[in-house]
Amino acid sequence: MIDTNAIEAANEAAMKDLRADYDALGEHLDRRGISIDAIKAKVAGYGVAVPSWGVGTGGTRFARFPGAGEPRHIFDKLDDCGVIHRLTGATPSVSLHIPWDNAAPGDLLAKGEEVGLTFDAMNSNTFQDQNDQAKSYKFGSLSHTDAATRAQAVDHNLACIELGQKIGSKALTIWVGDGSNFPGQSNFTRQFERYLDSARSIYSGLPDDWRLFTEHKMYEPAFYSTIVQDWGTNYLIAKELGDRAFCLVDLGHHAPNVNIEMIVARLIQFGKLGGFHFNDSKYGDDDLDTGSIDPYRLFLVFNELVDATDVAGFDPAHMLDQSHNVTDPIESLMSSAMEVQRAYAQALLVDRVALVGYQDSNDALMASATLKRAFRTDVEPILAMARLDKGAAIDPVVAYRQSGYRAKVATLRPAVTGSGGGIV
Ligand SMILES: [Mn+2]
Repeated sequence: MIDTNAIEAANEAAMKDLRADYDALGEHLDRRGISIDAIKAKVAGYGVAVPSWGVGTGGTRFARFPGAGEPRHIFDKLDDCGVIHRLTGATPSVSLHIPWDNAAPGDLLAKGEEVGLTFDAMNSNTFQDQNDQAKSYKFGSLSHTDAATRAQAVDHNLACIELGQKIGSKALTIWVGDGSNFPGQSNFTRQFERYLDSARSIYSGLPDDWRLFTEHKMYEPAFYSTIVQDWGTNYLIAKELGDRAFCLVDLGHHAPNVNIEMIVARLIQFGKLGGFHFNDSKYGDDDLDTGSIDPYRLFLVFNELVDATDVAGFDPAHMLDQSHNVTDPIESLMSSAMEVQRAYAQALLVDRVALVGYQDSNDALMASATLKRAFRTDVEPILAMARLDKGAAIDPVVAYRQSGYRAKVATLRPAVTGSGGGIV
């Protein structure tokens, strides 16, 4: 899969500096009453799922420019996801999108074992038509005006659960592209009632040990309304469906400047935070690399998560959801996994006793400074040492480039040409 010698050679070259940096940071944190090894252990135990669709090149509404050696099918995708985990030690699972990734369960399990990956949440696709399907989703799926179309979309979600059960998944994320393009096109109330009825049918087929995730998204290009437009609607769905239904927060699915960390806090408080689709955005659902635009916001989200560590039963699912157009998707996903880990490590450094004191005494400046102090700490030596301990790469991008993996798979996988916009 990837040349282990390349990883070892790259690590050998960087090891001395890393040890010096780790010791220096350890001394610094020690003065703050923090054990660097304890932080490292938590970081080492952290994992974020990789989306199978993320290892291919995405696209915009205008065009898709395929990269070299793009995966041709789910088994190529699993190879690429395996490389990401091998180098970062941070992405132990992969999230499948059906029907794109349809394959025999035994073959999926065998490949997963070969590349050292398990299967995270299953993702359904009723936002595009497949060649063999009877009813079109042009005017919606789970909320469609036609009962037979809704039934087809429900059946697809149930089929995703069925496959997921055979490969060890424990969650279904419902993806919908339903909405309206014009005022008056849809009756908001009747449309949402149809969606809820369909979602109830899916929920009734959910195994007892599974969770169901729904994702809010304020717009699609050219949409006047989306069916699950904001976290309030998302919360209503989770509340209507039952205890195993939760809200997924995709960081890119909000208007600019929305206080996402506060949404996270609210959902935690009322037991409905299901998990995340991590990415970053400047203007909308840009699907940019996590932490590339606003790393402080990512840190503030993790600050809420670390703050909720002791909440009973709190176990949100963490997944990346990005689209890569101008970078090598493997490099982007590795960088993003490390950015998520970085935000987690920084949030672990927050002096929570001091913070509570400043909050209770209304010392706004010092409360803010307490967060900033954690955020400003360069935790890279902790992340890198956690990787080295696992036999992963001190610098995954450097090791990846030195391994020649992309050039190697480019000779095996013919370029995929044509096709329109590929953004998801
Ligand atoms: Mn998403």
